[in-house]
Amino acid sequence: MKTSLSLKLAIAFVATGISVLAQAPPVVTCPPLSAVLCGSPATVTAQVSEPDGQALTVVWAVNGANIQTNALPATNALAVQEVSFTAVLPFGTNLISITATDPDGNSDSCGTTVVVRDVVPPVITSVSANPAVLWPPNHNLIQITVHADVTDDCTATTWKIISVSSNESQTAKGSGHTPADWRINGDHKVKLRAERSGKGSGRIYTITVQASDAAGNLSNPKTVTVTVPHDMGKGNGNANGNANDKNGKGHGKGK
Ligand SMILES: [Ca+2]
Ligand SMILES: [Ca+2]
Repeated sequence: MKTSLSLKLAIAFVATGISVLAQAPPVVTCPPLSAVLCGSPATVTAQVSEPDGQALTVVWAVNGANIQTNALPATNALAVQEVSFTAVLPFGTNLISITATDPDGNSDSCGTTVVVRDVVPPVITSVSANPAVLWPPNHNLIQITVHADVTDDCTATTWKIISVSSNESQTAKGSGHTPADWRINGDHKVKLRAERSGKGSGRIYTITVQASDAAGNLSNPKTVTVTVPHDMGKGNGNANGNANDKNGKGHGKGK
């Protein structure tokens, strides 16, 4: 159809006395949809031909923005030339369009899609809780704010508290018999009861957090502890002990 149209146009120009013969438009063929992993460069190769052997300008657009132009010299009319574009594309679906234009302004376009996938889960690099020690053990529910640092290879992340546990029964003897000793009240917040068994060595709450990336990949869970010491003379009771407790032996009795 294109040849036929060109022929008609050529005849029309000749008939009207215009000396320039109309040219056939180039033909661009796009590759099918492809997928790459996040962070890996994507290469898209299109085939371009120009029936008149004219030079071509090939413009690449990604998601509507022109980002590469290839200038192809005039060549054998039958030659099919390959033109490529390589870039690290953003996560998700990217629409690639390729337009070839000859010096007469005749053009052809095609489009394809490159899907960038994220298959690597995020990593929680650290978790902290504030406060990390509850004192005095007055049975009040204390608001704890948890902070986590999360990294991901590709996309934005979110994280949240997924569970809380205690090394003591919520109704252990001497614990005040006040069940529901914790309440998760936000992705990054939990209320913990400031109490421990009088006969124990201190209560340790374990808060577990988990992160997700934009593709829904879940991190390994990571934990942080909040303690209610048996008594403050024993040190601050957290997992790191008390660096200031130089007289450690003199404090508390362990169990
Ligand atoms: Ca042409
Ligand atoms: Ca990821």
